[in-house]
Amino acid sequence: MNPRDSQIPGAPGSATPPLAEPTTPTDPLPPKPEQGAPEPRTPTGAPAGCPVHAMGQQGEYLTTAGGTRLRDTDHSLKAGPRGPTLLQDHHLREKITHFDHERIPERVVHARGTGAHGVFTGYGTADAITRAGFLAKNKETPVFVRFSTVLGSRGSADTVRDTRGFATKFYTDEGNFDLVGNNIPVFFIQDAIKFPDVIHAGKPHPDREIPQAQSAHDTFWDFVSLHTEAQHHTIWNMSDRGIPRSYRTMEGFGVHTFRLVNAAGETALAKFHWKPKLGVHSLAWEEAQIAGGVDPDFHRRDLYDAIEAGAYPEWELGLQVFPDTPEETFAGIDLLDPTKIVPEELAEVQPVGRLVLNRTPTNFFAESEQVAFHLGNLVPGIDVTNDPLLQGRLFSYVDTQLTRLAGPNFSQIPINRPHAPVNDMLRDGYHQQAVHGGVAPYRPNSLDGGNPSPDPENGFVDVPVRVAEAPKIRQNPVSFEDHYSQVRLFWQSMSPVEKEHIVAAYTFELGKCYHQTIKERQLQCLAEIDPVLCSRVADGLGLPAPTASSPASSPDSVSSSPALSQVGKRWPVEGRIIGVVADPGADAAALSGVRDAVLEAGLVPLLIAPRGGKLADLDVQRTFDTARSVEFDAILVASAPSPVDPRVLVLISEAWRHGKAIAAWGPGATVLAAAGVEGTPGVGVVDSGSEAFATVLDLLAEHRVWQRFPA
Ligand code: HDE
Repeated sequence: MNPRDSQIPGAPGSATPPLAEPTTPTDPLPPKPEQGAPEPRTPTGAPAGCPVHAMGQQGEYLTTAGGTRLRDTDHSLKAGPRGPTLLQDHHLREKITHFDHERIPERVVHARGTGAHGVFTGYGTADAITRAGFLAKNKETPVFVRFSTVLGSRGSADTVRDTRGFATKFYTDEGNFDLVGNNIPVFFIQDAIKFPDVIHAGKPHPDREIPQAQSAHDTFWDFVSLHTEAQHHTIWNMSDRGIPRSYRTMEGFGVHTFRLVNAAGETALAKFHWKPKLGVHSLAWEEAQIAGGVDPDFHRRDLYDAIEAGAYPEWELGLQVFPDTPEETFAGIDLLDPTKIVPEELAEVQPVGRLVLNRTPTNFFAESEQVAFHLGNLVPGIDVTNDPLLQGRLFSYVDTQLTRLAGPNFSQIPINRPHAPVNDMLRDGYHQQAVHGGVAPYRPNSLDGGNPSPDPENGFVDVPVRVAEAPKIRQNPVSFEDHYSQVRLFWQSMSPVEKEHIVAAYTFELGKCYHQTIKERQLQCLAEIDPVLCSRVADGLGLPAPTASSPASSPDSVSSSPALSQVGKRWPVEGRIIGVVADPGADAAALSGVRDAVLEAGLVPLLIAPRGGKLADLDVQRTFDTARSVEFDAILVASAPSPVDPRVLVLISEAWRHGKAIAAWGPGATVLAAAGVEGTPGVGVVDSGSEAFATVLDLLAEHRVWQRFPA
C-alpha cells in the first residue's frame, strides 16, 4: 500500500481486509494507533492487577463516587443553619439516590441462600467417559457454591422444612460449568411448564401473604395431591431430608440425567451426586422450629463458622453412569423422568473428584446475591438430555437474570466472570464493563482478521443425538405415568425412627390445612404409597384411612434402597459444636483440659456459664441467657449453681429430647439428676472431663442417640 493512502482517515479497523474469508484462527487485531481506552482500574479506582481486596473501597478518606474527597457527610448543604436544603448538594443527592436503589429483586425461588468459595480437585476417574478437563487427575478448579431454601423470602429462616438448593459454579479452564442441583434427587414435576404452578402453590397465599417459607398450607397440599407426580419429592420433604442439620451434612443431586461425551466421541448418560464427607444428617423437627426462632441464620452461621474454624466442608462428586441407549432407560427406569431416581444399589455412585469449601465471602451482595447460575453453562464433555424439565430450565435461568441483575451483562459481574478467555461477540447493553475492540463483531468477517474463530477441536460438543420421528404434541411419555413405585421404595427404605418422623411431618403439615377435602385427597395419595403410613397419618388427623384405589402402576424395580436411609452408620464429626456447662465451682484445670481436647479433635468447644466474661482464665462464649440447645451437637456438664438454674434444665432437657449426647463429671452429675435424664441412653456420668468428652465423641459418630426417639 502507498504510505500516503494510510494517511487518509476513516479506515474501519486496524488492518486491510483480505479478499478471501480468513480461516486461520488469529488473536483479536490490535487497536488503531490513534485509539485510546479507559485505563484498567478496579471499580474503586485501584490499578488493575492488584490484590483481590483492591476490588473493595480504597484509601483513607471519604470520597464521592467520583473519588473527590469530602469534608462533611453529616450535614446537608443549606441556606443557613435553619434554611432550606440546596439542590446543588451533589453529595446529598448522590448518597440518597444510591441508597434508594440499593435493593434488587430477590430470586423468585431460592431467594434465601448463602455462598462460599472453594476448590474442586479431579480424580481422573471420569476420563474414559467425559472429556471435561476439570475432572482430570489432580486438576484444581476454583468454585463458588450457593446453598438455599426454595420457598422463603430472602430474610426467612434457614431451618424451615423445604428442599435445599446446592448450586456450584466451576470456573474451569474451558469456561464456567454450573451444576445447579438440589439436596433431593427428584423434582415435583416432570415438565417445566408446570414450574410456575408448583411454585405458586408453595409460596404464601396471594391474599394474606402467609405462611412464609412453609409447605404446611392448603395450596401446597392442594397441588401435590392433584398432581401425583409430586408425591415422590413430597415424601423426601416430609422426611428428615427436609430439615438438614447443616449444609455440610447434605447430599447434592444434579437431578436430571446428563449426556457425557469422551475424547473419542463416545457417549454415556449420567447423574451427578455430591456426597458429604460428614455424612447426611438432619435436625430434629422441634430443633428446627426452635432454631427458626432463636437463630434464623442457623445454616448460614454454621457454614461460615465451620470454615473459620478450619473444619472445611467437603464433598465427593460422584457419577452414576448408564449406557446411552435409544430408549434412555436403565433397569426399566426412564432416565428422562426427573421424578425418578436410579437406586444406588442398581448403579453405584463412582467418585470423580473432591470439593472443599475453604473461604467465606467478603461481601454477601457482591457474591451470594449477584451470583447467577445457569444450566446452559456447560463445558465440552457434558451435554444435556431431552428431560422436559431440564429443557425448560435452559430457558429460565438467563431470562430471570435479565430482570434480577438488570440487563444482559450479568456474566461480567465479578463473581460470574469466567476464568477462561471470553470472545463472545455479545456487545453493549446496560452496565457493559468490557471495552471491546475491533469493528466486526459478526461472523464471518474479514475486517477483524476473521477473529473470533470457531474451535472444531476443543469447542463445546453438541452431541448429534437422533430425534425419533414423532408428531408435534403436548403429551408425556407413558413411562411418566408411574407416580408411586419410587415413593413406596423411599418409604420402605426408611428405618423405624425415620418412618416415625415422616408420619409426624405429614400429620403436622396436613393438620395445618384448613380444608378437610384437601387432607382427604392427600390421604388417598398416602394410601397409594403404604397402608400403614396412611392409617397413622389419618389417625393423627382424626379422619378415616382410605384404601389404595389401584394396584401399582408399574412393578417396583427394587423394594428397598439402604442408601436412602440416614441412620445406622458412623461418620466423622469434625467441626461439630460441644457446649460445656460450668460455673465458678468447676475445676479450672479440668475445664481447660476439656477445651483443649475438643479443639485438638477438630471440634468447637463453647463454654456456657451463668454470666459472660471469664470463668477461671477461660473466655465464656455463651451465658445461661444466650445459650440454646439447638446450637450444640453434644453437651458436657462440669458444674452449675445449686439449685440448678431452670435455663440449664431447659438446655439439658431439650438436648435430651433431640437425641444429643450428654455427659457430666464431678458436680455436673447433680445437674443431670435434676433434669431427670441420668441413666438414660446416651447420657454418661463419668469421672473426668476427658472421659466425658470421649463418651460424647463416640456417640456423636452416629449423629444422634436414636434410641431416645420412639420407633
Ligand atoms: Fe431452578 N430456578 N428451576 N431448579 N433453581 C432458579 O434461577 C427453574 C429446578 C435451582 O443459588 C431461578 O437464578 C425452572 C430443579 C437452584 O442462585 C429460576 C424449573 C432444580 C436455584 C429457576 C426449575 C433447581 C434455582 C431463580 C423447572 C434442581 C438457585 C433465580 C423447569 C435440579 C440458584 C435464578 C442460586 C433457581 C427456574 C427447577 C435448582 C427462576 C423453570 C429441578 C439450586 O430461573
